Amino acid sequence: RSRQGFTVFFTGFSGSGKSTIANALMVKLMEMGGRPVTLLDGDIVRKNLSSELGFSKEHRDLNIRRIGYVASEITKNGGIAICAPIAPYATTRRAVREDVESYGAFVEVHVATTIEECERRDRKGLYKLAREGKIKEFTGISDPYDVPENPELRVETENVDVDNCAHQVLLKLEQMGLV
Ligand code: GGZ
Repeated sequence: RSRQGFTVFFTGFSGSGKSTIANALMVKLMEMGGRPVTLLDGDIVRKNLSSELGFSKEHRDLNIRRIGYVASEITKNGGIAICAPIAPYATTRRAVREDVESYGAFVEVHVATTIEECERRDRKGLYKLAREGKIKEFTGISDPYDVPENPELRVETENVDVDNCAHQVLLKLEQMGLV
């Protein structure tokens, strides 16, 4: 029991809070000890693993399949992978789920902060650039996002703080018998 590897896969808009929740979850899981925890954050992966890729559907899919491959290897070896890309396409998320589930559990967490709230915050100024047409194919503005239909968990950061969201994920992992 509780030796099985697993992957927590966050999906949501830019600025939805994925990275912050993923980091808080990583800290909690590390404090619990036991299995090694690997964070595959969107921008870290883009810098190190997918630096040649842009944001076309084809490139996003490649990016997510790479993340999925690494997560499935970590899961196979009994570790915990935490992924936090936008991952806008349901079919690609499904493919990653299948890759991971051949070795362990896949826990999809939809960070459901609305596009209006993400744009209102605009922490990095990217939404403004997207509105001005200076960034093309921007998710939620000029590019699609398939809302997850059956995620293991849905959280949002408009009315709930990050630590609470990370706690909800941890409770879900407990319910699933993973921690
Ligand atoms: C969406 C973009 C784009 C476009 C640059 N669309 O807030 P950020 O800055 O740090 O997170 C976003 C990140 C998205 O990369 P992912 O690897 O998570 O995307 S995907 O899963 O679709 O492959 C944003 C920045 O890159 N960014 N251009 N056009 N986000």
